[in-house]
Amino acid sequence: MDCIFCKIVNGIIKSDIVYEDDKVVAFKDINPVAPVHVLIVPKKHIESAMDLNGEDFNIIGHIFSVAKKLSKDLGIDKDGFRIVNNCGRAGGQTVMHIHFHLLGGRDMQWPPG
Ligand code: DGP
Repeated sequence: MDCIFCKIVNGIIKSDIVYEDDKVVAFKDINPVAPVHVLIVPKKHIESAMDLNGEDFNIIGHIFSVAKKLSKDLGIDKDGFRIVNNCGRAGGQTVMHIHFHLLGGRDMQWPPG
């Protein structure tokens, strides 16, 4: 198991977990780029959005329901927030275990870099 996020999911690498259930873990990004920066990660190892198949799409819907809940818990629901999935090298993905960034607590810029 060479995947950093699998190691976090399995408790081998410590992280600041803000939410966990049977399907996903959400933890604070080690290198935050916003006052609130949480990664929502499926427990199942799926490399990227391009590797989603069949039942995996239910997990993605679940991740959005967790993002909605966390936005309230973390106090960013009123002002708004951003959910980001980087896919592949050119998309800026550096950890090859699919994850969604939940970013908030400041005004976001567009377009992203
Ligand atoms: P991406 O570039 O979309 O693949 O984002 C990967 C994010 O993962 C990046 O913002 C930093 C974060 N990250 C990498 N390693 C660790 C770690 O060991 N712990 C935590 N909490 N975050 C990590």
